[in-house]
Amino acid sequence: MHLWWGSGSAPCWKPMLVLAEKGLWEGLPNTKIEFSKKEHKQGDVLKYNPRGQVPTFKDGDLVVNESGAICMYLEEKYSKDSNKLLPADVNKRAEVYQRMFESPNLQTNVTEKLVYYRWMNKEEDWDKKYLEEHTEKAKEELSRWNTILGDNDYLCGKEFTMADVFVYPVLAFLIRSGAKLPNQPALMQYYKRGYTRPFVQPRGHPLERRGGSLSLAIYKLLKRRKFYGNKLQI
Ligand SMILES: N[C@@H](CCC(=O)N[C@@H](CS)C(=O)NCC(=O)O)C(=O)O
Repeated sequence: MHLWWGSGSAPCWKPMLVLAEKGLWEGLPNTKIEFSKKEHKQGDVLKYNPRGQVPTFKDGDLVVNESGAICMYLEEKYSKDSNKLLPADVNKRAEVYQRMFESPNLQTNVTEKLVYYRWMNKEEDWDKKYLEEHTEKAKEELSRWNTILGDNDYLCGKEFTMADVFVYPVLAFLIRSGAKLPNQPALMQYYKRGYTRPFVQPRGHPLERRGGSLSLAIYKLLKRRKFYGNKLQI
């Protein structure tokens, strides 16, 4: 197996989480690509993934690139009874599917509208009305997930499942981008609970460290845009 990944990429975190949950991440052949050097638009990444994106993944002759597809492949091929991320019970599994396929709402309603917007536009060009409107919508989206979590440890109950694999990286990315979640305590607790997972733990808190996959690149980008930590009103 080989995984090509980039720092600061929530999609890359998904297969990394699955690999770690299955005890396969440590020692796994992998290549960290540098976005700034456009390494994803050349070499092996482009060879195996014509979109020139990461994650890019290979297992023997098999190539799978879409992050969710990699996760499902790993689940089917490498699960043991002790580390399954999809419940055996079909109704319980449907609940996990529901959250997995619902998760892109967080990306489109929060990350894209608020974080990417600030990356793409200079501060003097920010549209106040747009930001106010989308900040409200983003809060609604986050509140939905806060309610879904309720008193549960993880999205679908006591166990960490594939639903968490799909959602946790997006949430960690948002928090790293400055979201404080003052009105979503369950979500913030959930984020902190994630520190105990095998992929997150050895790397330290995603929020505090200054290196690693969800950290340095975003931190630098946000610093450059001078809004890190205080302008994201969610
Ligand atoms: N749908 C893809 C998205 C992957 C993706 O957007 N990767 C980003 C890094 S977060 C990337 O490689 N962007 C470079 C580009 O699109 O040129 C997945 O989930 O695997």
